[in-house]
Amino acid sequence: MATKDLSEYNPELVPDASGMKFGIVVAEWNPEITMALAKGATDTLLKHGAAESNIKIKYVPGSFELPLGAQLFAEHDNVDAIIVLGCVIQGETRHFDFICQGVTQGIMDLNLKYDKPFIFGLLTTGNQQQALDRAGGKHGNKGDEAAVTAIKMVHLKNNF
Ligand code: RBF
Repeated sequence: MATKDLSEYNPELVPDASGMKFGIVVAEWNPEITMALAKGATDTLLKHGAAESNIKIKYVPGSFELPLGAQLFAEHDNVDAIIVLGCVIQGETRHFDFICQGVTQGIMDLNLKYDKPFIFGLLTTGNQQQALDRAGGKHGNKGDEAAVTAIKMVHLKNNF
């Protein structure tokens, strides 16, 4: 499988997701992007056998809130993996750097703290077009890729 653009993955190499439970946390900033990521992730989980009843979606106001939203899933729901989806677009101030840094570190910390896959589906782009290109555009849908990664990581954990 090419690692450059997982949207063009070989579906036969993805484990069966039936029986797996997923939480998806979606940031409401830049909703035309994040809702497309969420649709991509959900469709891909279903395509690989996950039951609709085993996919739960929660929303947080912005990407900075994604780590806490994901932690709440880990603490209050017995999901096997949590996918976080957000889109931070670079503006004129340094806010972009602080949000991206906070989310990245927060999600990594959760992976290790809960010994469970928390999948990083955060677009960090220079402009809106770059984000659209990665939310169902010419560079695929990073929501699909996050879903494939979640399935693979649950499979990995279940087979240790
Ligand atoms: N949240 C996003 O998900 N994407 C953004 O591009 C984004 N840009 C922001 C720019 C500024 C100047 C501020 C103050 C917030 C922004 N947020 C963005 C919201 C942020 O993730 C968070 O919801 C708020 O800072 C409240 O904690």
